[in-house]
Amino acid sequence: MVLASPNPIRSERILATDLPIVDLKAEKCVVRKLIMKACEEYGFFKVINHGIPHETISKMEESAFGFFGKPVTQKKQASPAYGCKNIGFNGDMGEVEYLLLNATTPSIAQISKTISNDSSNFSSRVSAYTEAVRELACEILELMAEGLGVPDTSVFSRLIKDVDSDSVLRLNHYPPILLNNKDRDRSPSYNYSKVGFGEHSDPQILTILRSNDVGGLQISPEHGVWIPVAPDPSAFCVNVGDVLEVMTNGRFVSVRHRAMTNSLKARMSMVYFGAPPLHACIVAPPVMVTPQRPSLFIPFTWADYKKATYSLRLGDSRMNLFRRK
Ligand code: GA4
Repeated sequence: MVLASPNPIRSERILATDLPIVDLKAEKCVVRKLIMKACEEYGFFKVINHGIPHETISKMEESAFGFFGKPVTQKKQASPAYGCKNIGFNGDMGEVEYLLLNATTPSIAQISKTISNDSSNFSSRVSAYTEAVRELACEILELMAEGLGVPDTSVFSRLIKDVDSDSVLRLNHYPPILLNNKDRDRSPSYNYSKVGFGEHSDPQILTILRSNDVGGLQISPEHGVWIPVAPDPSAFCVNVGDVLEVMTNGRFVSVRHRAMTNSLKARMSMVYFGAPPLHACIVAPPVMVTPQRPSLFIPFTWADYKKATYSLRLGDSRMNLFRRK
């Protein structure tokens, strides 16, 4: 069991940092402690020895590369879940193409057979991958509840286990982008990359991200500071979402992050966002609220939060709308 103190390693001409590492095979009390520290201090950590079969991951990635390798017209036709450069509904753009799939509806219904006769194969890979990462998310959420001393340790996990959970799986493909001379002149010499997916925090409960061996994820522990995260295809990167910050009454932090493109290689990330059902009331369990730590947020439903999220821009802070004055 190791909690790596930021360990700088050279990657793609920039100094990348390793996140706190949580070895899920280590002793439970140690795992709990590391998760607690990481969520309170960074909002991000990396999970190793997670138990998800390599095949489940590699098959999903193979299908995702297969899909994004098709001509744009075919991808557009294949699924309304496909998007290219446009992020959300309010004019945000990025150097990314993606599939945004509902993690509970069978994905075969979301990818038309016109994409290829491979659609049921694609669908079964999405299901296997989504189920595996959902279970991983539940295990982590239960350890968090134990670490926080919440008597009902399924208080977070049951929201994403619910059949009506609004969880999503996002497959992001960041094609390589070689900067032209003008852009290169404007960039600092170590950073020949463009913004793939701009600065934001994740609205949901917990995010489980897996990327190929191409870096690009950067986290912002404070305004204006960007820390590149070293890619690790054998691990999952886990981060606290806004709803978990609210449900821990601010004890865990939902940290802003972004994804950059690489100048030479395509980055692929497969991201599970564990979310509550739309009708679920988001409120911190009583043990999280004390006279020393009074309640920070007004209660709201996930539907309220989602509506606020989609009415704002990617980088806007929506949590403030629900903060007590
Ligand atoms: C960021 C996290 C997830 O990718 C996502 C994104 C969503 C979208 O792409 O449709 C949002 C973005 C994300 C936050 C602000 C809104 C909504 C785009 C956007 C401008 C699926 C999510 O849930 O919120």
